[in-house]
Amino acid sequence: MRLYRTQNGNYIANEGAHYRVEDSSWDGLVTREDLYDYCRSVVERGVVAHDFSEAAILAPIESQEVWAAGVTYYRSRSARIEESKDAGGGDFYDRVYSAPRPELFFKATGRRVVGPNGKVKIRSDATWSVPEPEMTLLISPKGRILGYTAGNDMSSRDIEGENPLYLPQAKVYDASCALGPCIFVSRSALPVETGIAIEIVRDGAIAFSGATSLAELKREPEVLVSYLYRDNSFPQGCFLMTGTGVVPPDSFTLASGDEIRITIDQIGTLTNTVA
Ligand code: DO4
Ligand code: MG
Repeated sequence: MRLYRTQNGNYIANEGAHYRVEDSSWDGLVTREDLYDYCRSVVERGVVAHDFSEAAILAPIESQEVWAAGVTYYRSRSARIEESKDAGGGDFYDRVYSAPRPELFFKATGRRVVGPNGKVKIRSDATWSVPEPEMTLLISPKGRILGYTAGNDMSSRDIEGENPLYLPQAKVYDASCALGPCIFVSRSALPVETGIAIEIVRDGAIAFSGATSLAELKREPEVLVSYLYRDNSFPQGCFLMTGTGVVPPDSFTLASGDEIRITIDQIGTLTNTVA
């Protein structure tokens, strides 16, 4: 089942039909520990809605925080070692890739998150910016993985490469994060074959494309969640981006007008334009 937040309310899509969720706000819905069973009960009630509009889809977030894991794929480890070698930061990325404790960082509040077809931003003081396509977990207040969405962890590589202590500035700014188009609500983990693909279209042509799969993700989602929830409470639930396994070549930087398409199996395609 797919759960959508839209301008006209919340909807569940299942086997080609849409069902309106009448009795709950978005925060109320995504903090339900029994979200899967609740969505199933709405579908089983069988009242099909005919007013679902793709054009009205919003980012699937209200009061939740967005956090992110880093250096969870070998490709990210190598790219970070390369970008920070002049700053002497390379050793840290190798160590965090292998250490039991993952890298976790705060990414965004709902206000900084862009939904499907919205405009993501590159920092005005950055010279090297990339999107990061990341499978993103929706987690309940008690730490249960309720569902999955697609995320874009927009990153300023020159700023984080200059000094790893600049990471928050490279990662957290207005419209630095995109989520959507839906929450894929499931009781089972996504299979390791799940594909994550990105295309960047510039002037009508593909400027970059790449793909990975969850088989390349070094850490179990549950382990990432257990570290995030240690001594840290999330009464409204939260999102956790699980890291990127696709990094464009060092010669590539995003430009205004680029269209970014991130596709994850089961979830769909998150499309955004660079402001
Ligand atoms: O350590 C820097 C950020 C890593 C990251 O965002 C990623 O691997 O996806
Ligand atoms: Mg990332």
